[in-house]
Amino acid sequence: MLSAAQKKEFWEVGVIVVESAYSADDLEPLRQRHQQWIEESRQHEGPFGEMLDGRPRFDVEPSHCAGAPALRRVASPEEIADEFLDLLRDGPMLEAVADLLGNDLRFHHAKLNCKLPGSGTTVKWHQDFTFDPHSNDDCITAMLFLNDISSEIGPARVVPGSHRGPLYSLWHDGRSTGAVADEVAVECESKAIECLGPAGSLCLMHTRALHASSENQTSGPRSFYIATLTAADAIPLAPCAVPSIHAGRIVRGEDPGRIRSVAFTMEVPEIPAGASFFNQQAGS
Ligand SMILES: O=C(O)CCC(=O)C(=O)O
Repeated sequence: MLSAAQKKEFWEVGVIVVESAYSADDLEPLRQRHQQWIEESRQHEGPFGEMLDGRPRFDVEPSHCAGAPALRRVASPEEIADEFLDLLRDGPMLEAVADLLGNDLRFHHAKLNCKLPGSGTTVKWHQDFTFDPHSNDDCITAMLFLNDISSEIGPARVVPGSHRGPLYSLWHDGRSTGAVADEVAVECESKAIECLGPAGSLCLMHTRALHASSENQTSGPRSFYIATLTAADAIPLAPCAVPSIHAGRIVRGEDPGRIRSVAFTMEVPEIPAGASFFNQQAGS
């Protein structure tokens, strides 16, 4: 599915956007389900629902209320909605990731991240790999844009080439903040590129790439379906903060029955006490 130029760009930059990988028809059921969850969130004053480990599945901003819903994450949507499970059965996302990592792929976790208008939801600088270390780093975060992504809507911002650099600590003054140190973040700001594209585009990011995203300044929602997929011989080294009954499933190809490892050192990640890493990043 990917051209030789796209593959080269991915390994050089650490991120690519495959424009319009999914059609409007493909997106419609996902968007409808998302809208249904936003409406449902109006009936709740705080995080609600339940994941496998008992933590809330639906995470909301502290400002969330019936009149101004601020749903910011739905964890493991594939567990509760077939529309999302279908994305892990076949289709452009698996094809594109297979072009980069090889045909044998394992599912790690997925979530729907939303930034509703006026919600103020932001994501601080971090690398996904330090939340979800694996025996090797053939690991990709695939982000499917459920709506058009512009500079104003709070796009993913990525530091080019950072997937080939160091792993930065999420721990500061003895606490897991879910974000890199302030001085690292300042440097990221000066180097970042924005990942933009029409609805249906697929942003493929290496999980070692430094990334963040700022507030949605538009009057429409910004929604990403985000799935972490790995080479089948990359084995998780820590419990996942977004558990799923589908975790570890071979979603394409075959299980090689083999573990491949690369050398690195990092702190053990901390599972957030609340619904998601947004609480860690907010310092609560
Ligand atoms: O939603 C976003 O803008 C980025 C999400 C992200 O980095 C994450 O959930 O790890």
